[in-house]
Amino acid sequence: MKITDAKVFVGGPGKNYVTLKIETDQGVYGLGDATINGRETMTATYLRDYLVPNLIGRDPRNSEDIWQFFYRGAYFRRGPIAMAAFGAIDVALWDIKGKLANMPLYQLFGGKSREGALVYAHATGADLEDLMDSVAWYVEQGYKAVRVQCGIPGMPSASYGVADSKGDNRNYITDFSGIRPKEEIWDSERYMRYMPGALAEIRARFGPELKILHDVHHRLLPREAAEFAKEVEPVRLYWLEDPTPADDQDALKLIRQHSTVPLAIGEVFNSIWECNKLIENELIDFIRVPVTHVGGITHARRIVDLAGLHNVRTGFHGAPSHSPLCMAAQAHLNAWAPNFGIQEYLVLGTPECDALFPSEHRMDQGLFHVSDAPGLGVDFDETEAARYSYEPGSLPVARLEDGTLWNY
Ligand code: CS2
Ligand code: MG
Repeated sequence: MKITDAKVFVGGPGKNYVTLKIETDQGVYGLGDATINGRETMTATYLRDYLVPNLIGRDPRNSEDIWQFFYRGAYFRRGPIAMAAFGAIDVALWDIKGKLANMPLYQLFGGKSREGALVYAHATGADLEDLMDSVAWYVEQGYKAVRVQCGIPGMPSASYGVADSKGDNRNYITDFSGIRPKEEIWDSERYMRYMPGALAEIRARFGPELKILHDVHHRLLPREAAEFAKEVEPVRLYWLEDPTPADDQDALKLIRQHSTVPLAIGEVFNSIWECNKLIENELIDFIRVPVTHVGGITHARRIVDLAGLHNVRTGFHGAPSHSPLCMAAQAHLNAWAPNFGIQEYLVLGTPECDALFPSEHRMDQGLFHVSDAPGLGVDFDETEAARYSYEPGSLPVARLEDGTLWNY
């Protein structure tokens, strides 16, 4: 069996999805997602210019050897672009494997460990009242876990997953007005004064059962993060995410010394080498790597297994910039992983998105039910794809009030 062709598509409804389709001499094809929010043309170019020419003629069933060839074969290893590009190839090869076996992917991993996988939605508000309405809406829809982000009084823009204006239930999204990012102002002092009380009010309003998550989005210094984590302990958060930038991993030790709040980190990691020490030293409770950004299923499974040995659970990144193909790969791992925790899930299901990526995966009462179709269980409609093309866009950047550039 041989790979005969591999095509890369860029575009989608309101997103620059980078989709890879690998074709074989037996008519079976596989699909993968190489989207990197804000740098989409880079993975597409890397695939087209370097990886695809090296795929043609290989046996698609040897996904491990193909992964090793690209990983070890690139003298300059790792990095988000390369790992996301391998990730798309790897997921597409697993898709082919599942189709050849006539089994949904989770069966190839070891079958189902649960019926539905717990997901969390994004509630957001320009202010606390707005956020409460957003949380109430998700609770009514049956969600059992909600991430809560709201505007901070006195802070002109707090783009860490917050709606722009009152009543606007939209999340942070890529701004498609061009390649130059919008600049927003961040103020850690205001945030630290306001947010612990806001979280306590949300807990008081929605009671003990709701799983409440909060994303600090890399904004605090290690000492501030330790103080914040200690202060929010009575809220009993399901997790506190990215309290500090992941670059300084020793910062997590300081937070751990001061608080028992569960910590989630890793959405910007792209290999096991960025999280193995955090996992082995049990400095985190949830690992957030997106499966497609860490080189696909082959490498993600190694992270999941290492995490399982250290009581670290999964909480794969599920921002709307990941296409339904990434979400499907994660859904199959979520169905199997003995150390599954939770899945971030945003309502992707617009009619345009469903037409581009038809599937039988479904959400019900805050649980994700994986489809039993062979492989990933998601298709890709090339006629629909022809309607879209790349739109230059960017994520915002954050500055402090005096102009100092800060962490987005
Ligand atoms: C966010 C991210 O989902 C999350 O937890 O931190 O969505 C982040 O803003 C985007 O992925 C950036 O692309
Ligand atoms: Mg996050």
